[in-house]
Amino acid sequence: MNIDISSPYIDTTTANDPIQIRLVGGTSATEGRVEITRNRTWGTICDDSWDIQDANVVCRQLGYDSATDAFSNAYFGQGTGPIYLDDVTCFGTETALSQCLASQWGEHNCRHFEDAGVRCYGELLKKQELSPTVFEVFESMSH
Ligand SMILES: [Ca+2]
Ligand SMILES: [Ca+2]
Repeated sequence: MNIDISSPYIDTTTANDPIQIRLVGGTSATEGRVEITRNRTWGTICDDSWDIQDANVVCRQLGYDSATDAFSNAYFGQGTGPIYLDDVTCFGTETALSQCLASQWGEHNCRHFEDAGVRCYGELLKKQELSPTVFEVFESMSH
């Protein structure tokens, strides 16, 4: 299998290139393994330094209020695609995962048994289909 996991031109700290997120393998829509993509191939996040601050950003980007838990060790099962992010470091104030620090896109020292997961809290207030631009407008209007 030829998996394109390294793209040196992508800076994971650049918010102009949003990361799409979905949750897989949970018992409800609010929880699951975090799967992400920028090019339609879904991949996972390594649990190295994965914590509640990172989970909060994922949940907020999905439209929830916050996270209640961050899960390690493929709690929601192992993914099968590329492992895109490792050593994710969010401070908790970011509105999107692409604004957090992390290792270079596709660079990691992990296996899928380390896939990261989250459980989110709150009503899904914002539609996931909204484009990032619309999303930002919506947020600034609500303040
Ligand atoms: Ca972290
Ligand atoms: Ca690592």
